[in-house]
Amino acid sequence: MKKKVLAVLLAASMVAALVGCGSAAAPAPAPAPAAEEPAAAPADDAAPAEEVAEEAPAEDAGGLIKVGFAQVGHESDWRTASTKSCQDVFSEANGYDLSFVDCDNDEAAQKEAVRSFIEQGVDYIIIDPIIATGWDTVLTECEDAGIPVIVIDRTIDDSDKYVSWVGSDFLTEGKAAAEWLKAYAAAQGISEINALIIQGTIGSSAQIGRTDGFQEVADREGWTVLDKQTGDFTEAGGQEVMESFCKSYAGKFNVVVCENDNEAFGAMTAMDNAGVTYGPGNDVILISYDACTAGLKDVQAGKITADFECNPLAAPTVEGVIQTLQSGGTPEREILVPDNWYALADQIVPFAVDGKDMSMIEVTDAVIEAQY
Ligand code: GYE
Repeated sequence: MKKKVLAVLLAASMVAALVGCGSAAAPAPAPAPAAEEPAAAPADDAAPAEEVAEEAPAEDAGGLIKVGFAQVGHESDWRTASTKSCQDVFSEANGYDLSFVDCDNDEAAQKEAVRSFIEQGVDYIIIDPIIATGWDTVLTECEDAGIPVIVIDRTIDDSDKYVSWVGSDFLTEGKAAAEWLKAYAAAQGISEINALIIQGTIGSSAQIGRTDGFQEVADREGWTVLDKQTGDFTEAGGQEVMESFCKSYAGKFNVVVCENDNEAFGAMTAMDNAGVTYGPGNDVILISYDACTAGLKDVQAGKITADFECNPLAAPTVEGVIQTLQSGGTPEREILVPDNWYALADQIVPFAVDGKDMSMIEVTDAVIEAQY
């Protein structure tokens, strides 16, 4: 028990050092993906109990590290996988006491969740920010309370008061989708692109990166983006937006970009109902992001033409950050989770993003089986 208490003490002084600097210190080597069990903290069984009682934060959880996680919500398959990954990693068996809050895509509720973690006196706060802005006040409160914040998945763009961010490069995802489209359209002899975009939650960094990345290439290539509307990363939202697109742009579009798989599921229902065909060889090239199991099944079935992954299994890396802090180290400020791009063999074409050659993975049963 004392070993863990001391580790908490070390973390507390580390945090004081970080806070004193105003931001995270110089980059250090990336923490290795977390082991199943937290690394052992430095031992000092002779530490007097009183000292521990005075200085250790939140030491009432039976030696467990208290972690609060303010999750976005439960809007998608991606989110379900992310939640499960966090709950698996931050389990009691692994040495954690996890307070999990599903914020149901409500920005105000998410800030309240963070404040409740401060009141509980947790050791670490993990935030997956619903939208990228509006964070500085509440992060200042975390800083004042001496609680390190780790940002997972989506970014915070208007405050630097967090230790590390662990997530995917959404801008590159957007560019990759568009650069693939350029190469694929050329290979198919398609000279004109008329695209509709079903966006994610407006103001989330996942939406901003994917929209901007795609639009940048569209502008460069002179493509027409007929319309963009948000489906809020949900199947129902994707269906509703696509129903209205099918009415407003009947016969005018040949590309639909959905900023996540669940929106694509809804968009497919709407296109089915409107008699629009999609997938390789059909009316519409359907592009999606996430590449969850159900999304890849739709790639295999010739419905989604290409799917650009966003890996939701970042929790082990976040645990690595926490363990680095526990042992007095300085975690890297930004840790990228690598993503892959998926299609069927006939839709795999060579393309590059910002001059860097990309490779795609052919969707097979084994690939689907291994996916989240
Ligand atoms: O693409 C979507 C989810 O933030 C990257 O949020 C995540 C996105 C993901 O709801 O499915």
